[in-house]
Amino acid sequence: MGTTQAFTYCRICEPLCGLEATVRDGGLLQIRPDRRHPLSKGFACPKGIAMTEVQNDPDRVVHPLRRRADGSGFDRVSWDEALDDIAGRLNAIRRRHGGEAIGWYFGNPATFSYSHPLWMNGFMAALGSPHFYSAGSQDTNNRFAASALLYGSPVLVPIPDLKRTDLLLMLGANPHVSHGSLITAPRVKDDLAAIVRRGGRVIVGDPRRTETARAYEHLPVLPDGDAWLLLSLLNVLFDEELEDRDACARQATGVRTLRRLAAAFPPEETASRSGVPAPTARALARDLAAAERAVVYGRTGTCLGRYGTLTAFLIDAVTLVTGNLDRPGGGIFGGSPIRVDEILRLSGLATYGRTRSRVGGYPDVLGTFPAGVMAEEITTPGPGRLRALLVSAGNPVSSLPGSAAVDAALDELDLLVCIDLYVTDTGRKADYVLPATTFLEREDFPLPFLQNHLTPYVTWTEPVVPPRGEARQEWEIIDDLARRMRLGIGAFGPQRLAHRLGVRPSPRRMVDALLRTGPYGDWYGLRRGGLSLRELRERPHGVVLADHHRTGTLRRRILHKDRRVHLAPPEIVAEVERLAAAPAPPAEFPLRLIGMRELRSHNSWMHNAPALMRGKRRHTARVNPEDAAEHGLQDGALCRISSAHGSIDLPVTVTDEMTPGTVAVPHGWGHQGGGWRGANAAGGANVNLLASPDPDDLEPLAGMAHLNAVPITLAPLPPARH
Ligand SMILES: Nc1nc2c(c(=O)[nH]1)N[C@H]1C(S)=C(S)[C@@H](COP(=O)(O)OP(=O)(O)OC[C@H]3O[C@@H](n4cnc5c(=O)[nH]c(N)nc54)[C@H](O)[C@@H]3O)O[C@H]1N2
Ligand SMILES: Nc1nc2c(c(=O)[nH]1)N[C@H]1C(S)=C(S)[C@@H](COP(=O)(O)OP(=O)(O)OC[C@H]3O[C@@H](n4cnc5c(=O)[nH]c(N)nc54)[C@H](O)[C@@H]3O)O[C@H]1N2
Ligand code: SF4
Ligand SMILES: [Mo]
Repeated sequence: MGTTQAFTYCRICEPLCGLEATVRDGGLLQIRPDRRHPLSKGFACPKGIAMTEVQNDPDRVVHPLRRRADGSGFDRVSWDEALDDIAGRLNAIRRRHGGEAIGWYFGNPATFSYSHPLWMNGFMAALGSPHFYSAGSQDTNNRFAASALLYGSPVLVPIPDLKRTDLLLMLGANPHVSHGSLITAPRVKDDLAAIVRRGGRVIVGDPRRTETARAYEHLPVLPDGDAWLLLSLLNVLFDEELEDRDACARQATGVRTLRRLAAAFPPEETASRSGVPAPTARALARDLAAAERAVVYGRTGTCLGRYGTLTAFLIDAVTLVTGNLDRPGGGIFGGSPIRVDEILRLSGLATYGRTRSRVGGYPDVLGTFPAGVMAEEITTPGPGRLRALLVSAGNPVSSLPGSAAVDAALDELDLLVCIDLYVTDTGRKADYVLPATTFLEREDFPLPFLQNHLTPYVTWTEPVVPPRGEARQEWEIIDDLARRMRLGIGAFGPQRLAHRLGVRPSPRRMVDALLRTGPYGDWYGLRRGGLSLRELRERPHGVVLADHHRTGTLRRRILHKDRRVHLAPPEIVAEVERLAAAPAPPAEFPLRLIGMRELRSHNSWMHNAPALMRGKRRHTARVNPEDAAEHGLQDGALCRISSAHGSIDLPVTVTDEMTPGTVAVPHGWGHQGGGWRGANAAGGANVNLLASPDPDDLEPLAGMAHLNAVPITLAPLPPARH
C-alpha cells in the first residue's frame, strides 16, 4: 500500500485547524499542520499533533467490552452480543417504566461530529425521554439561554468581529491557551495582535493574569464580578448619555427598564464586588462608547459562576447600547452555507424553557436539562426516575459538579453504557463500553461551527484511516441499537422521511441535500459553481466563502414577533434583583476557586498521550504570594483545598499572576480506575469534588454548574503523609 498523505481538520477544539496525516498500510504515522489550509495556514497546537498518540494508543478501547458480574474488570464481547443485550435490557425498562426512564449524557467531543448529535437526538425523541444531558450546562448553555431571551432564538449567538474591531473587551476567556471558543478562528492570536497593530485595544478581564492578559491590557476582575462590572458600565453609559440612541431605538425594546436597573449600579458601588476601581470602570465605559467599533466578548469564565445567563445577557446589552451589535467590528451574526438556526428551529430543536426538569424544575436549553441534576434524577424515586443511562463522548464523573455524588449515583443505575475511546473514570462503572471511532476514522462536516467562523468557510472531510479494531461511528451504533429495539428514529425531518420510504438515510446524504439547497448551494445544477458534497470533496483544504460575514441581518433572524432585541425580559429583571441581594460569601471559606486550561491538556481526556505529558507535568493549585503566606504555604508544598462540599490535596504554585483572594486549579485531573494507565499515573486530583452536588445551587436560568468562584480555604499538609 505504501505511504500516502491525506488532508483533514482537527476536531479537538473549536478552531478546527487543518491537518495533514501521513498514513501507511491503513495506520496513522504522523500528523502535521496543513500549510495549505486557508485559515489555519500551517498552525496546529500540540494537542492536534498528539492526536496520533490517541489514535494509536494501546490503552484505547477497540472492541466492545462487558463488565464482569463481580466488577473485577471487562471482557471482550461481540457487537451482536453487546447490542442485543443492551437493546433487550432497554426494552425491558421501557416496558416497565416507559421511555422516560432512559437517559443520555453527551460530552464535549460529541458536538464536533455532525452525525452523532443528529442520530442521538433522533433516538431520544423516539424514546420520548426528557433525561437528556450534556456538557453544555458546564460550558455554554447560559449563552444560549441569554440569546433566547434577547433574540427569541437560543442559537443566534454573536461572534466578536475581531478582524474589524478597534476595541475588544474580553471577559473570562484565554484564547492564547484555549484557542478561542464560540468563535472559530484558527489564527486567533494573530487576529488579536492585529487589533493592536492597527491602533486598537484588547482588554482582558480575568482574575488571573493569563497568557492572553499578559499580551494585552489586564483588567483584574474578581471571580463572579462580571455582572457587577457590566451593570456599572451600563450605568455610566446611560448616566453620562453616552448610549447610541439611534441603535437603541432601532434595534431594541426595554431600554428604559434596563436604564432603571443599571441606575442602582454606579461604579463606586460595584467596585468591591467587581474588583474594578470606579475610575477604571468609568474610563472603560467612555472608551467603549467613543470607539468607532467595539465589542464585548465573554467565555467560560463568565459562564460558570452564579449569574451566567445574566452576564451573557449584559455582554450583548453593552455591545448593543454602544451601537455595536450587528455591525462590522462589533458583535456579528454569522451566515453559513446551511441555515443552521433555521434548521434547528424547523426541526423543533431550538428550544429554551419548553419543559422543566423533574428535579430542580430547571428550564431545558436546546432540549437538554442541566447535568447538575442528573445524579439526583437517578437517586430520586417516583415516576420519571432515571434508570438507564447512555454516555457518549463524555466523562461526567470528572466534568460535573459534585463528582462524588455523580460517581455514587451511577452505581444505582440498572444499566450504564459508555461510547468512548477509553475506559474512563465514568466508563469504569459501565455495564458496557462500546468503542467509538476517533475523528480521524470518520467523515465529517463542521455543522455546529459554521455560524461561528470568523471568516465564512466550509469544508468536508473523509476519514483518513479505517477504524481500529471494531470501532464504529456513534450514529451507526445508535442506528443499530434503535433497529434492535424496534425504535424508529425520527426527530429530524429527512430521517423520518427516509425511514418511511424504507431507505437507510445516511448523514452524508442529508448534508449533501442541505448544502445544495442552502444559500451557497448548486441547486442540483441550477446554480453554476454552487456547493455540493462532491464539490467540497474536490477541495480538501476547504472553501473560504467571503472575507467577512454580512451584517444587518439580525432583524430578519430575530424570532421575537416584534423583531427587536428584548433588553428587559422579566427573567433578567429578577436576576438583577437576585444579584443586588447576593449574600456575602461564608467567612470560613475566604478564597475563591476558579478554573483554568492548559495548553497540553484537553478537559479530561488527553492525559494518556506521552507527548503531552513530557517534562514531569504536575497538577498544581496557583496561589497568590500574599494568600500563600497567610495560609502558611510555600511554593511546591502540598496543601489541602477545602470547600463546603469536599477537599482535595495538591501542591501549590505560588505566583503573582493570581489576583489576591483567588486560587486557580485546572479540571480534568486525578484519574482513577479507568483503562488509561498514563492518565492514572499522572496524579493530581478531581477539582470538581469541591463543587456543589446540590441541584438547588445551579444557576436558575440555564442550570449552569457553579464551578468558578467556589468558596474555599487552604491548609498546609505535611509532605510525609503523601
Ligand atoms: N471545574 C471545571 N469543570 C469543568 C470545566 C471547567 O472549566 N472547570 N469545563 C467544562 C467544560 S467547558 C466542558 S466542555 C466539560 C467537558 O466535559 P465532558 O465532555 O464530560 O468531558 P471530557 O473530558 O471532554 O470527556 C470527553 C470524553 O470523550 C471521549 N472522546 C474523545 N473523542 C471522542 C469521539 O470522537 N467519540 C467518542 N464517543 N468519544 C470521544 C474522551 O475519551 C473522553 O472520555 O467539562 C466541564 N467541566
Ligand atoms: N488547551 C486547551 N484548549 C481548550 C480546552 C482545554 O481543555 N485545553 N478546552 C476547550 C473547551 S471545552 C472550552 S469550552 C474552551 C474554553 O475557552 P476559554 O473560556 O477561552 O478558556 P479558559 O482557559 O477556561 O478561560 C476562562 C478564563 O476565565 C477566567 N475566569 C474564571 N472565573 C472568572 C470570572 O468570574 N470572571 C472572569 N472575567 N474571568 C474568570 C479564568 O481565569 C480563565 O482564564 O476551551 C477549549 N480549548
Ligand atoms: S488548536 Fe490544537 S487541538 Fe484545537 S483544533 Fe487546532 S490543532 Fe486541534
Ligand atoms: Mo467546553
